[in-house]
Amino acid sequence: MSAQTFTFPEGFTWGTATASFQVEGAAHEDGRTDSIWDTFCAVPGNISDGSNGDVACDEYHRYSEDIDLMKELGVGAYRMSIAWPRIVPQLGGPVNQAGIDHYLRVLDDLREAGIKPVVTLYHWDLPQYLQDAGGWANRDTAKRFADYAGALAKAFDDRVDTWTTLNEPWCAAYLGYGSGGHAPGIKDHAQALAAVHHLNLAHGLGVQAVRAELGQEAKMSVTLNLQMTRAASDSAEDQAAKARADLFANEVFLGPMVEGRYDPAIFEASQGVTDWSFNRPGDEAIIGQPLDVLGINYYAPTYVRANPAVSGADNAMPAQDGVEGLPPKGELTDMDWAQEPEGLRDLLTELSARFPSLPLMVTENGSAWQDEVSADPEAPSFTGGKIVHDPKRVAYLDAHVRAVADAIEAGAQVTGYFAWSLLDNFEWALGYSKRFGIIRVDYQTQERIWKDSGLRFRQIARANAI
Ligand code: PNW
Repeated sequence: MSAQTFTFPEGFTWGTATASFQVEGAAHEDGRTDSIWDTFCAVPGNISDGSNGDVACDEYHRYSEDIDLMKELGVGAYRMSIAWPRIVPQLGGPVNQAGIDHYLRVLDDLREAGIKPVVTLYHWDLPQYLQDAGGWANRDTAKRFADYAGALAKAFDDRVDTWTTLNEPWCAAYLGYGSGGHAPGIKDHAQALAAVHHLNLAHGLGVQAVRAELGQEAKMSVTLNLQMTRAASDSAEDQAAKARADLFANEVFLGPMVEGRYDPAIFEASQGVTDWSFNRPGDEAIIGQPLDVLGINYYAPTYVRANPAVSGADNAMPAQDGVEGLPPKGELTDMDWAQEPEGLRDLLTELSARFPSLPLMVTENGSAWQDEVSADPEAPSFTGGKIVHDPKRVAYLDAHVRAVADAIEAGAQVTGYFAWSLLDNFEWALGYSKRFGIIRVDYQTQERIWKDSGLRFRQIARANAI
């Protein structure tokens, strides 16, 4: 880490990110029907603190106030997602105008604030009626996604700066259908691979649908949580274990989406799990639509080594027999994730070397820590004199923004960085117990309270430098 100031390229985008189910609440308002996460939350034991998304950060009603916070932060972009069950509440039913109108208000307020919307169409809140028909294991879901994407393009028109089809299909497929730790809670590697393929297909069809409405100029992206997998040693066995993990963590998405083809090693390695007959002729070409930017979510690296005694049965990913995940090292965040900013630097540098014409954007990065609110008369007046001192989140933020700077210096083409998250929010199977916000939410009162990390991000974003 250098102590010198690094100025980011002109036009570099600083933003904050959230996702509909994690912040909106208003679960039963304006015609919204259940998503798979509403169903999943209703089963005792699925969410560690027994909570759900019924209220969350009440963003559905408080977006104006939160856009004011973003103005104070000085960010140029907001990465948000659309709740599919607000837009198409019934199977095959009409588009719900009340849902559309809500997002039009948000998008218009953002425009007025000079904040560019980076809109994710799918951040895991699949309509429950589609899960009832098989969810992502069913090919029809990809087709439904394209219809939904086209309807949004038509309704939002030029209000969206960047369209992101999917957030982290890795999680949607492998946690949703592989380990069952996320909604819909299915544990079946064959379904997980079908889900991978149908998510990929949904992405390709979705890009086509948006461009069919808005033309080739529509800026299209997808967000992947590519795993920065490191092998425990240089031994051929450990390197093979890493290659096996990479195949299913990264290549299964990058191959078709960026290169228009699956690495045949994937088919071979998953023999006995599935025969991939769901991959029909022509699918790979549909999936490989040209992209304007690739979104990367990064939190921590994973370490693996070869261990023939390890069964892959409980791995979220398929075909991981003999691949042992190693425990994270160093000071862990509240998620029990390691802190390794070099992982972000290396990931960006390697991706840019491999895909030199594809700009990258860090669409999520952040850390969870328990926070405490202090009274602080020295705090800037807009904080109202209450502040959270969160030195660990500040240090994580600084180190990771530095890592992005290092990647850019090493030649990576990175066009933006989004802090996860604007607000503390519903952290999926961990409920409200983990706080990722750079602004705190008091869930009793819905009060927003500045954290030092928010102030630090404000400094970075305003200076375009670290
Ligand atoms: C991402 N894992 O989720 C999501 O995009 C966010 O919605 C989420 O809040 C954030 O990261 C922090 O977790 C993940 O278990 C959730 O490996 C779980 C995992 C990875 C990413």
